[in-house]
Amino acid sequence: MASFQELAQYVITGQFDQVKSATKSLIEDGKSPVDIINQGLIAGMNVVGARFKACDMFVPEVLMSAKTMSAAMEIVKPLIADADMPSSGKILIGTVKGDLHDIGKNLVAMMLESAGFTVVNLGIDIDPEQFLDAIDEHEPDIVGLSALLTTTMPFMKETIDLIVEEGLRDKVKIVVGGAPISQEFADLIGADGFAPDAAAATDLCRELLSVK
Ligand code: B1M
Repeated sequence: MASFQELAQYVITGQFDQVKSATKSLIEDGKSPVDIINQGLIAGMNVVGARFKACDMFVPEVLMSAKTMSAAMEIVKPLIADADMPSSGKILIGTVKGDLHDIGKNLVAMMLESAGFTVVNLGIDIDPEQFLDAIDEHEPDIVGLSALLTTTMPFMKETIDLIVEEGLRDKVKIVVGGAPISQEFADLIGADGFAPDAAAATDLCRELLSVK
């Protein structure tokens, strides 16, 4: 039987097969998918982040860790998305222009799905015009913007400005998040809210759409 600590360690060392088998073992053992994510996968990725910052890990290793985490998420995701709940609202989510980080954004999307929202996940490197086209196509209640780089934060403002220019601002709520984002920044660029993590993002979307 695998433990959360072992799972975290497999994420840190980027051991693809071991991450998948440990995830399956924890599921078979009856562990909650949310605990597997928080106590195993995110715990491991947090260590990766700290080591990357301290230059104890480098981009290829971080990428391996990110891939192992995504592989485990693919296993866990159907278990928490299959709640068979009526949709609480539609949320369009994407990582802004120039930004390729998607682990956190996908986690937010997954948590929102598990909370009963319909989620349209646009992916990474989404420019303001693509967000606009997707709003036209999907008519979401909320648009979620994710950015992990200080250099891509300005594209959140550009996206919001374009939504305002095109007269769509009163049709959607806008939520922003990602490691460098703060409530102050969200206020500055005219977002409706900021969430520091996936659980808070779910609460915020519930609050914005008055979902109990
Ligand atoms: Co990048 N990277 N990276 N990276 N990377 C960071 C972000 C960095 C902080 C690392 C560091 O230097 N300490 C740094 C940014 C510095 C800065 O801007 N101030 C950085 C850098 C510099 C870079 C490159 C420029 C490196 C290079 O090439 N020299 C490059 C940029 C590429 C690009 O985007 N154009 C780059 C590349 C990469 C990889 C490709 C190797 C990989 C990404 C793989 C992928 O995502 N598929 C990667 C990774 C993995 C990281 C770190 C280590 C981990 C990010 C992560 O996945 N965290 C990261 C360091 C760190 O954050 N500690 C780092 C786990 C994830 C669960 O957390 O994404 O924060 P997070 O998401 C959270 C919350 O932020 C929030 O909820 C999530 C879940 O709780 N949240 C939202 C996120 N989006 C939200 C949206 C919401 C609400 C909440 O509403 C819509």
